Amino acid sequence: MDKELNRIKKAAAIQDMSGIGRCSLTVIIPVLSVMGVQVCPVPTAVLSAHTGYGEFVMRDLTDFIQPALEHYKKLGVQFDCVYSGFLASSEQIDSCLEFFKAYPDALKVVDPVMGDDGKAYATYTSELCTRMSELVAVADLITPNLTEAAILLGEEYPKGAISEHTAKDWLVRLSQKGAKTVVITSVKLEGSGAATIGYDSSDKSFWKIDNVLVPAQYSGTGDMFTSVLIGGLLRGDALPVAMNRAAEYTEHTVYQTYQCKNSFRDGLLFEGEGMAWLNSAHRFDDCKRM
Ligand code: PXL
Repeated sequence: MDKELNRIKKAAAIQDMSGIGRCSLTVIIPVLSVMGVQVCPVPTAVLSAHTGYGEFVMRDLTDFIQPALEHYKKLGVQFDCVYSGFLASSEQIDSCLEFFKAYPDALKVVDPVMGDDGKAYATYTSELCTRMSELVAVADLITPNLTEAAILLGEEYPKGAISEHTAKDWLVRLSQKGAKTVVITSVKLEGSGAATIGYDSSDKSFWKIDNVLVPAQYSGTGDMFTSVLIGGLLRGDALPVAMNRAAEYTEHTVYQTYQCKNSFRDGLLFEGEGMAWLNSAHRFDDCKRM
């Protein structure tokens, strides 16, 4: 047992801590912990509630990240993954770049959190959105939703469903910005309703999973998807297997939350026994080539 515990992988999560609303660290820590990964939080901001509540108290921690990194370097701490997400200021891009540079062998994941449903989040300035490309350029994996993919590519947010041809074009153009692997969530694909799509530039493979369309959008859904995806990749799953696990678990949790008629802004109801599912030997064969 001790030997097993010694092999536990570490992920530095550069993300905010929001007291209520279940997003960022309050989702990432439990999910990755259940999947056998130690999350080392590097908070970008502390909020009483996420920005979707409209009113919230926020403390920006821009001046914390760099000293924390220096401390980890001094301690000789190694991270197997560095995962950036919600940022509180454009200067935090520089801190994330330093973090990624300090751990060149880590799996470098950038969730370019900027907005949803065609709109940028309240605290996201145009400078922060523009500079997000600098993080995408150094990432191994990026996981934008369709809104964030459109912002990164300088495209209009699509009003209706997009074709597979456009989806592939967006995936390839995003990977040309630097990341070897690109996964886009919340895609309305012609003939599919809702889908999650992915591209691995190392073998030029395209992947697609159809999701059940639930008429609700809960905060933290992207954080849950990306954490499960990272958990799978860190234990050696191939991209389509990891995508499948992440999409299925997220879909299941969204559906469960919808049945409970919970408020959208309170996030996904995932606490409890259902989390054991994250480690089940399930058949993951819904991820198809596109
Ligand atoms: O899950 C995205 C997210 C993360 N963190 C904060 C947010 C949001 C989306 O609204 O407000 C603080």
